[in-house]
Amino acid sequence: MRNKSWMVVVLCWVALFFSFGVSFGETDQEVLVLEPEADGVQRAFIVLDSYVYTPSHISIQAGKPVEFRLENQSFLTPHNFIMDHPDAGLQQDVNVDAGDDVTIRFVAQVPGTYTFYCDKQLLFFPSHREEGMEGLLEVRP
Ligand SMILES: [Cu+2]
Repeated sequence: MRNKSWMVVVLCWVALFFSFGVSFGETDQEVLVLEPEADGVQRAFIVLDSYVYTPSHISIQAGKPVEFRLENQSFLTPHNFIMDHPDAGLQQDVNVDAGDDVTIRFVAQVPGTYTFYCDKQLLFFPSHREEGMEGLLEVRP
């Protein structure tokens, strides 16, 4: 009897660990790896919704032009796309109203991993970034 309850405790911990692992796995989006197209431009289509960018993890090559088409698929909520890494040539602050799409163009100069995020906030509610609306831009050498 004593052995059995010990087993139950272990199994519960295993189950708990496993369920956490699975839920983390589901929220981690795959990396979208961009390569230059025939005209040399690296392009991505990014959906902005409450409160996520899809894809939220994008890999690009340094020194080559990038074009992101940002589409806000929210019904009412405005979103934006902010990158604040001027030393790397990554400085964007673009508003995308509900239902709108906006195209941004830039060239990343310095390899590394950079964040982008939405800082919209309604009244006293948490900002969209605090709700998880951020992503990673990986710049390959
Ligand atoms: Cu937002």
